[in-house]
Amino acid sequence: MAEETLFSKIIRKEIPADIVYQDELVTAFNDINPRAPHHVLIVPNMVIATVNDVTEADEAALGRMITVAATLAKQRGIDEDGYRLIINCNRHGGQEVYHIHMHLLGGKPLGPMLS
Ligand code: IU
Repeated sequence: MAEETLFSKIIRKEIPADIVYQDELVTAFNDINPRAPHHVLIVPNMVIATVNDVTEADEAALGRMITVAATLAKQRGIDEDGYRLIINCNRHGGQEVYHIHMHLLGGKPLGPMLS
């Protein structure tokens, strides 16, 4: 069983966060340190530490993360201009919180991916 992070407490609403969507598989909340006008984190409710730990059993939640990202982007009117989805993995990937999460970033031109 992977170790819990603060994200589990956010998902269980034990600590405050700006939750914008939640269902039985995933939770989405505004990033506490936004790097773009829209910066949402979409996380599975169950702890998966990193992309390295993903199994077939997680596919429903991982698929839902993308569906929710697309829905939120549409709701916020950033779908046509576009946005970026990022999942960081481990140290070289820049992962800080070891509960897998997808960043949804948008609302301004984000520039080249690898800058
Ligand atoms: P990273 O992919 O692990 O580097 O991203 C972690 C993100 O989680 C980062 O953008 C933080 O600002 C964000 N975050 C948050 O929104 N709320 C929290 O309580 C914590 C981190 I801890």
